[in-house]
Amino acid sequence: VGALADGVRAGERGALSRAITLVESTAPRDVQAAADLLQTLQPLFGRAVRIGISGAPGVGKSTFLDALGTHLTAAGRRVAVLAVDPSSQVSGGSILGDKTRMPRLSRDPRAFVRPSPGGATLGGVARRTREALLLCEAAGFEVVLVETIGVGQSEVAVAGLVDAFVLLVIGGAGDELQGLKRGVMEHADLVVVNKADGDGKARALQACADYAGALDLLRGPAPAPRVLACSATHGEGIAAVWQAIEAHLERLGRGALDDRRRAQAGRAFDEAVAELLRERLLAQPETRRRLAELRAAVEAGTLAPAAAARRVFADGG
Ligand SMILES: Nc1nc2c(ncn2[C@@H]2O[C@H](COP(=O)(O)OP(=O)(O)OP(=O)(O)O)[C@@H](O)[C@H]2O)c(=O)[nH]1
Ligand SMILES: [Mg+2]
Repeated sequence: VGALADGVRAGERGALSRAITLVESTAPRDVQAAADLLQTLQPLFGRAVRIGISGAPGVGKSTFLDALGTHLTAAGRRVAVLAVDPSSQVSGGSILGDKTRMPRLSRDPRAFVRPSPGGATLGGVARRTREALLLCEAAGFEVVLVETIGVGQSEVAVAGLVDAFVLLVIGGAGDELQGLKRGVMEHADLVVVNKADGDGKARALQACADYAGALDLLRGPAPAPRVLACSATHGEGIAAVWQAIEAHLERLGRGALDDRRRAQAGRAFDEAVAELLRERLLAQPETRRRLAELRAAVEAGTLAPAAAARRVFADGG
């Protein structure tokens, strides 16, 4: 752990990769080593700008991150991209793990691109991603970008890990206001309409106006997020998106940002405790047996779910 921590501190990407693999491991001795490693590196956490990028499959998240990341490294900043793929537990492989979709950034010496694997639970994915993000900070990355595919609640989970959350959409996809109905918009600090190029340009600009109008209504008195258009493939509007992100963070101010991070750390603790409780409980064979019985009774309709849950504990489990 000591050598690994030194490697991460020195910004060695091999060490960073191994450290992330360690926090992702579920083997008992790795879990302890990972906790030690994170504790050792703790003083180096908190130094990066943390940005989440989400959007429906195919809107251009990876292409956009390749463009944005390259824009930032060209300005001398070190950039890490963590790609979260909650579908990988179903598909058996990480779709986002296909690094060729960030061709420039993957080869950029100032960048680090890492697909993070799925996990049994969204909470587990969120924890690993949070820890990977912290490790990137300890390795000296100044901007950490977290890509998540817009599936179910994963976006909301990622919004809870970052300083600013960007929702990427496209215009005229027959689903004008993607995200609105899923409530994801409520978490967006910035909405970016991608593919504003060629034949799609007019559609994208129209979508921009539509989103701006809808967000005004949705947010009520709270300031609505800005809506911008860009073309990830042409590199147009990318600099403006970054400016808008920085302006948002500046408007928020250091104090509000620190509050947000404190609340996030507190939630991470709550979740770690809940995960540990569950793990410890399930480690007892007697409890597992009892749970199976109770679950069968609930499914058979002889016990109500809440009443059955209480019995798990009433029996000393
Ligand atoms: N015209 C145009 N096409 C784009 C743009 N950005 C991405 N694309 C294309 O859209 C397709 C999907 O791009 P990706 O970057 O892989 O999209 P993604 O959102 O990361 O996709 P998933 O990871 O599968 O959810 C690719 O064929 C890209 O070339 C853009 O700005 N303009
Ligand atoms: Mg992608």
